[in-house]
Amino acid sequence: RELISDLRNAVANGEMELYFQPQYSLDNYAISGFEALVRWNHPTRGLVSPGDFIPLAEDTGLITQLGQWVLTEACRIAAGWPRHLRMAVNLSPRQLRGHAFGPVLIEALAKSGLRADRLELEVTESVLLTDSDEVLDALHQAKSLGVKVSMDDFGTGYSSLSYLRRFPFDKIKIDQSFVRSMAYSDDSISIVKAVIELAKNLDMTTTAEGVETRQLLDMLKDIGCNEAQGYFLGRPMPVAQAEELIFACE
Ligand code: G
Ligand code: G
Ligand code: NA
Repeated sequence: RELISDLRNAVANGEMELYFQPQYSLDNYAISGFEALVRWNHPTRGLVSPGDFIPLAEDTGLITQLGQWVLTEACRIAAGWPRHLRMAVNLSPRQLRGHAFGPVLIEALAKSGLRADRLELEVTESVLLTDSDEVLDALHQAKSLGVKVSMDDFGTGYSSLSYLRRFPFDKIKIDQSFVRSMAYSDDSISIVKAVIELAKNLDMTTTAEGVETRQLLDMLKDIGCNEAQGYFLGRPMPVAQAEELIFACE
């Protein structure tokens, strides 16, 4: 309850901060982009995890304002980074409902000057579960601007495959649970291989999430995964640290 009223003012009070987790190309092990992950520096509770406040923001509708802040801030920061780096932003289902998302996206791109194809929107299949034309229209509008759209947490829902038919994603992000279990399960390796093959046939790229060991990284490269993200490669970090990493690699 109290958290809800705090959340109402958190953006205006400057309590939200973006962290950035690097994504690496498995062709050359160079950084290809970053995923923006929001953090809330609560004045008394300290760092509140998005797992705790994103659902709250969705239920109360505050996600519209928060989501707009995240998108604008992520575009602004990415526009100052080298042009080969992409920025991925997570979207909640509710942000795509109504007709406000298109204008917000256009404004974020225009204000920052970020080239549209450097921006990726990550949506989970729950976004498509709402099955509303508004949501599909918003995603199609994003694509028509040149923005990339990724399916996040692939494999965790119960009908992921049918969603691949409903929208032309650019990228599939393979869920951490599959990636992690590749370390001890041949079946999981087979599943991830099949997802990569499927993605190739559909002209989509693949990113493995939750890569925590060198062994997993090597395995993923061997089976043709395009990109990887995870603690072995880099944790989500504040902007200054991300920029150190970027400029150390230049
Ligand atoms: O950041 P962390 O690693 O704890 O993320 C926890 C969850 O919160 C993830 O599922 C992530 O997708 C979600 N999340 C993080 N940042 C955002 C954001 O800006 N918008 C939305 N909608 N979800 C986010
Ligand atoms: O749902 P989404 O894919 O956006 O969630 C990303 C979440 O996964 C964030 O909470 C992020 O901090 C976390 N994460 C990223 N890499 C790893 C990893 O290698 N291991 C674990 N356990 N979590 C990770
Ligand atoms: Na994500």
